Parts: sequence; C-alpha cells; structure tokens
Amino acid sequence: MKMNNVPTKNKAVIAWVQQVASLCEPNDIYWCDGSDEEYARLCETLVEKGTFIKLNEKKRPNSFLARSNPKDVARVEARTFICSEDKENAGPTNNWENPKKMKKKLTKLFKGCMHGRTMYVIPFSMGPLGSDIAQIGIEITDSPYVVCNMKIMTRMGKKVWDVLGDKGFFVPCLHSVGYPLEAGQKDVAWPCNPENTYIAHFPETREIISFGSGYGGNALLGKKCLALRIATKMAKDEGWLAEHMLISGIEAPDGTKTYIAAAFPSACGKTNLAMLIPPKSFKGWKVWTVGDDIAWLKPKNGRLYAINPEAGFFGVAPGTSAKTNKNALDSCKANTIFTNVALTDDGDVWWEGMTDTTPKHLIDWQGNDWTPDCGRPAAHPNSRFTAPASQCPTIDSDWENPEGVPISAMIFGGRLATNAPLAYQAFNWAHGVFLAATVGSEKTAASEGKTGEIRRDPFAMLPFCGYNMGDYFSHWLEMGRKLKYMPQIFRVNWFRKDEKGNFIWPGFGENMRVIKWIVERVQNKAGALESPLGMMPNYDDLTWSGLDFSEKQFNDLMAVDKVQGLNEALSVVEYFKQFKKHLPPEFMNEVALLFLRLVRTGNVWTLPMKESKPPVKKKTPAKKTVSKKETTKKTAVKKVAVKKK
Ligand code: O2Y
Ligand code: MN
Repeated sequence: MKMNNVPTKNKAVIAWVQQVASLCEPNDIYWCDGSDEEYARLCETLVEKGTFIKLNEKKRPNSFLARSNPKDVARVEARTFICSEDKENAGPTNNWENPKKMKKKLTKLFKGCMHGRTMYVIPFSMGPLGSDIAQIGIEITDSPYVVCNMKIMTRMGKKVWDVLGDKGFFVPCLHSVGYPLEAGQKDVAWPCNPENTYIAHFPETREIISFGSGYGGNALLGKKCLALRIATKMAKDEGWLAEHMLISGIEAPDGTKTYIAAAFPSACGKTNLAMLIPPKSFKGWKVWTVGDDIAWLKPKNGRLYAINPEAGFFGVAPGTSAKTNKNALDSCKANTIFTNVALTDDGDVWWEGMTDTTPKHLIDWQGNDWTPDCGRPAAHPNSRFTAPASQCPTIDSDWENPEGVPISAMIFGGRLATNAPLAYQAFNWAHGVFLAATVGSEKTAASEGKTGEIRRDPFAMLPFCGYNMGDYFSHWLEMGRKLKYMPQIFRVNWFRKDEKGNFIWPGFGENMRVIKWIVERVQNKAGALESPLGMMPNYDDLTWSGLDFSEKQFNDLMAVDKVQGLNEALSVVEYFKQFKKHLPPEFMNEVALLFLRLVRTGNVWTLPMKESKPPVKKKTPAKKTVSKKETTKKTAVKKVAVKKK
C-alpha cells in the first residue's frame, strides 16, 4: 500500500507500518499528529458515526459520551496472554501461549481485518517526552475512539517522532477492533469482536497485539499493556520498577513535601487516595496528585524517583461524587470522554453515587429510557471517564518533571473485613516486600469463589506482571539491596468490619490521619509499637482532631487475633507453593518469623490502652537501610519497653 505524508524517517517504523497495512488491508493510513484540530475532527467523525454523543456544551464543554457494545465493557483477563518462549517465564499467575503459535493465530485474525476502515498510526510517549524514564510506543489501530482516548491518556503526536529519531527504540502496539466492513456493509456504533478477543504480550521482544475489543485496558495499549505488562519485563532486565501505584505529594504545614506511592487492587479507592482532600481540622496539610494508577520508579543516587507514565485518568465513574472525590469530579468538568455512563435529559452525564438525589429520568448506558424504579443500573459499574490529568485541581507542580519525584514511602492495601489492622509499617525492606506480596481482598461474589476467602493480589499486580511473579518478588528484593535510601513500606486496610458487618473506619478524607502518620514515620517524627505484623501506630500517634473515634475503637481496629493470624500465615504458605523454585527463600524466612511472633502473643494482640502505655516510644531511623541485625536489636528494645510498664 502506498504511504503518503510519512512523518518519520525511522526505517523500523516505516517497515512495520507497511507490513501491518499489507496484512490488515485498510482503506487508508492516517498518521496522527496529536493536534487539537485533529482531535476535534475525529470527535466530529465519531459523532457522525454514532459512537459519540456530544454533551451539552454549556454543562460539559468539549465532552462526549460513548456507549460500548454490552459484550465489551472491561478488561478481559481470561483473554490476556503472556507469550514468553518458555512457559515458566510467564509463571503460574498468567495465561501463557507460545509466541509463534499466538502470532500464527493472530495473523489469521488480522488478515483483512481493517477492510473498509482507516488505519491510524499513533506515536506516543509514556512519561514526559524525552525523560530518560519514559518509553515510546506506536499504536496502530482501526478505532478512532482509541485515537481520541490515547490523545488524553498519553503524550501523543508529532513531537514523539523527534524524540524517536531515525533509529530510536519503540514498542509496537497493534490493535484492531476485529470488525472489517465488507463492500456495502454498514458500520455499528461500537465495532468489536468479543468471540475472538486476544490481548497478547510478547515481553521478550517487547511487542503487544490486541484484537477484538475496543474498551479501556484492552485497547488503549499504552496503559496496562505497555506501562505495566511490557514495562515490568523491561524494568526487571534494566533494574527499575514498573508498578500499579498512585503517586502523591503530601505537603505539611511547614511546606515540606513527602512523596508516597501506593498500590491497591482495582476497586479499592486508589483514585480517591491519589486526590485525597484532608479533613478540615488538618490545617496546612495538602495532598498533591502526580498519578492515580501507574508509577515507574528508577534508582538515582541511591533513591527511587517516580514518574507517572500517563497523561490522563481513565477513572471509574460510579461512586465518584463531590463527597467521595471532588477532585476527580472537577478533573472531568470539560474535555472529557465518558464511556458507558448515563445521559441526563439536559445533555449531561450521571452515574450511581454521583449525587444525593437521583434524576427522575435518564437514558441508561445502553441507550434505553431509565427511571429510578426500573431495577437496572443507569451507568455500567465499570463505566469510565477519560480526563486530562492537567485538569485535576490538585495536580502536583512536579507531575511532569522528567527526573521524577523522590519516593519516601510505599503503601500496599487490600480489602479485608477481618483481622487486618488499619495500618502498620514493615520492619525492613524484605519484610515490606513480603507484606506487599501477600496483599489480597476478600472474595465478595459467588463467581469469585467461596465468599470470605482471600483473593491474593501481590503488589496489586496479579493481572499486570509480564513475567513470572516469583521472579518479580526476587527483583523487588534485589532493588532493596541496590538502594541506599529505600522507601519505608506500609500496609493499610480501610475496610475492616465489626461484628455487625459495619465498616469500623470512616475512610475517604479521614485516611489522611494514617497518611500523616506515615509521613511522620519516614521523617522520624512519629512513634510506633512492635506488633506481630509490623510496627503499629498507637492511638496517640494519629491526629484525632475533628473525628470522634475512641481509643477503644482504634485498638479494636488494630487488634490481631492469634489463631486467625496463624491461619492467614498458613494460607500464605499455600499460596506461595505455586511459585516453586521461583519463590525467593527470603519469603519462607519471613513466614517463619511471622509464625514466631504470633505464637509468642496471647489469644488477641492489642495495643495497650493509654494508662498502660510504655513511657518511651522508639522511633525507627528514617530513610536508612535497616539490616536484619539492627531490626532484631530494635525489636529487643521494644520488648523491654513493653515489659517495663
Ligand atoms: O476495564 C478496563 O479496561 C479498565 S481497568 C482500569 C482502568 C484504570 C485504572 N485501573 C484499572 C484497573 O483495572 O486496575
Ligand atoms: Mn489500575
């Protein structure tokens, strides 16, 4: 196929685009320049095709609503593959296919798959253009919806060619909705091919091929596919970390800023934490947003520096309100693409949990009339907004700093109703890596298995690690050995419930109380007591102004039941078995220490009440590598202190 207006001299790019075009046989090829004019033109085309509905310009300027095919509404893990030469390198937690076999299968599917369509070539950078932490990708797609979303989610367009140069490296990302239009065939508003969906990754050769879905992580290939699955493998080979983490800067009243990174499984309020608004009583404290989903962390001068590789938020809409996350709501005031939310009668958007009062009439995410009593949700539970990060009122002044921001603390959280305290700090790096590897959420639906059982989601990376997860654990341990000033590691759980099934902790903005303790811990300003699980804040170590939360309530929230703890440790051992020889030996050491600490305690470990509190609180030195020996020594001191009182 003849190519016009080719904007690059990079031979590898030109050859690849040629090769894809002769396989997919599109009507024409369009090289995206990333301009606002191009975006406006494509949005107009999408409106004409029926994919986009233009929203009320006065209420939601330059914004659009898309409704997907009901069979194409989320990432599909069952159709996501890691295609490494050796099955063992995909590990026990990934779907695997032989790369040659997968390419053969995909070649058949891609043959002629772009008939009747334009093939778009999207140059993009994950990370600030030119940052040495950033990576360049080129996505070929037949979906203009994908082009528009990529414009928001990445640094996309002309400038990328300059950075790439004639010989620069890029990750080829090939995507098709898998819905060719044969002569005379009419298009549909959301073309896709759910019966033949494949999201295939080739980590060793750094390639991505996705077929059949036009939705989110399946189709916007810079996000989960490149920035996590391919990047984890790059990071392992090159000595850095690609993580499913938000990044925030926590500003204290004295103006100092402490950057944290935090990992939570999907649907645990990650975006809320990234954009947290502190309680009114926290005068002078501010939370600044660097990223809400992905962090790339590279070591420099013995420290870890993080960038957000993305340029936008692909946030989940339901539950987002002025109360739960005003900053997210403000981020999508304009210039936003909404997918699968409801349409109001005045041409704006609505979703469950957005407002206190429910509109009397809506058009639901499938385009049908909706009333509050109709028994169906108005917005799909996985409906999304694609909004530029620059529109977030709390965007950090350094969010585009090509050097990244220095990370002082890393937080790992799950969703657990029982026996999981609000917050604790790892004793040292290896213990922290162990804590991150054992994170999980309780299964809530029958489809997920037995309700109450824990679905482990190590590092919140279960669906996103591009190689053997056992080797990933070892890589983290190795990174700790390389760093001089490693971040302190913390575990949190906002979701503990009482006997009546009510959440004990109010969550949302009140989580700032925990974040402040974490910041003060890394600054060596706050105390903690040794518990069987880690270093725990005492009641007085958190700030309580503006919240009526008693010491008794807090201690209940922090209690550790010995038998439940031992059972949890046993279930961790069971979970680890699948990694066989890839499991780092350090982890069995950590399990043994956990068992020992638990058997030494009474039936229920609780924080001492105020009057029986030890007189001296030990502070862990901030930002210093704590060796095993030092940890043991510190533990001994703590025990003496507890005994003394
Ligand atoms: O269903 C999708 O395609 C979106 S999944 C997603 C989107 C933004 C941030 N995180 C996630 C996730 O699943 O972790
Ligand atoms: Mn995510």
